[in-house]
Amino acid sequence: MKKAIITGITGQDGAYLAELLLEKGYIVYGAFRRTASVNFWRIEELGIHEHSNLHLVEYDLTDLSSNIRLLQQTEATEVYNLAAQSFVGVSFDQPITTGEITGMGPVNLLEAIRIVNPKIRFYQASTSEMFGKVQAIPQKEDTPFYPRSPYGVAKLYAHWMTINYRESYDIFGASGILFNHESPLRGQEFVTRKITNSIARIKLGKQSILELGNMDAKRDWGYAKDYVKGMWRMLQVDEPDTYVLATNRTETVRDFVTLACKAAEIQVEWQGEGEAEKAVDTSTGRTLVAVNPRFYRPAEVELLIGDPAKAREKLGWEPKTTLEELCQMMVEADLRRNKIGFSF
Ligand code: NDP
Ligand code: GDR
Repeated sequence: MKKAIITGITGQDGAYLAELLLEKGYIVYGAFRRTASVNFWRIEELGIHEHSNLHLVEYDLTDLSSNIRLLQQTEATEVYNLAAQSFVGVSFDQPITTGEITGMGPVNLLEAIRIVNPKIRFYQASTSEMFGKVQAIPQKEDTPFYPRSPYGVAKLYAHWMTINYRESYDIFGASGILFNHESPLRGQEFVTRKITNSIARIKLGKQSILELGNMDAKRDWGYAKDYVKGMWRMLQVDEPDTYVLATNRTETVRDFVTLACKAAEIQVEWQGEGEAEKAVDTSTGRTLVAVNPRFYRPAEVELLIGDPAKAREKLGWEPKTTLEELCQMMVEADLRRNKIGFSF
């Protein structure tokens, strides 16, 4: 049986990737860091937390010795590095922690691979945030990078270190440049889940208004469950490489709000501009969504749209879920949870 390590098992992608690898018959070591109140709600929601082939291992990405022990004790042959300080907004307030975890963390793992077993196949969770102030539309593997946040800069360092270990030590280091991918398991600080959860709560009378930042930002949003399949495929091919995973469709934050309202059967009309912009419920005249500049970022990534042609050709990977289906799924999950008082 194949053995794989997933760092970041408590996160969105960690849960879906664990589910996929268990379905494929892997023994999965889910690595999580020690916190005062560890939360396994995502793997619980998927019903895999008690799977006999899932082993949860305590560990920290920023501690080299912890990474070495993780590889020695598990004898895994595939490592998926999904652990990161992954919230762009927070990275402006915590640039050093973000650099240590998101930038240097993967180097600890690469060093551990070099020391323990250079044959281990390594996946690095790279990001469209590395394109930042975009230099071409759509963005693909050879588009020049221009990160716009401490998070994006840290991820770019880790991306190049993955390539450097590939070229210097012949380590199988694959880098997946993934565009935004969402799901009902998305953290509530990210804009899509913030929107679907708030719209569900507004629908149920539990919240009066949703406040957002930059409504004009455009993102290429896909479904996380589709994207973890691409991660796995990147480690099954003969040679390590870099791949973009994206849908090739881009929409504004405003469009996502409209879709979420539609999914909750609320009809809204947009009024005003800039900081005065708002979405009004056409049946009651109430303002449901407004702008709060508190959520603006010091530097913004205005437009992302990816070209996944290389992944389609070399990996046979394609996104299967439309944005409408994804948004509907997220709103329905949040309606269900809020009806029973679920708050993760
Ligand atoms: P999440 O924020 O949901 O999960 C991040 C995970 O990293 C959590 O399990 C977190 O643990 C863990 N982690 C953070 N710091 C450490 C540490 N020091 N040691 C060990 N574990 C740590 O992210 P996603 O699942 O959305 O994303 C997975 C990866 O893919 C991330 O690296 C992200 O940056 C990247 N990515 C995500 C995209 C997306 O749209 N979702 C797009 C492109 C890249 P804890 O629960 O304790 O906080
Ligand atoms: P992003 O995701 O920064 O693209 O990073 P996020 O959902 O946080 O922001 C998307 C866009 O929405 C705008 N926005 C808001 N964002 C948040 N979080 N909250 C708000 O209230 C709000 N209002 C407007 C943002 O300014 C931004 O333009 C995600 C993360 O998963 C990264 O780890 C990953 O690498 C990238 O996607 C690809």
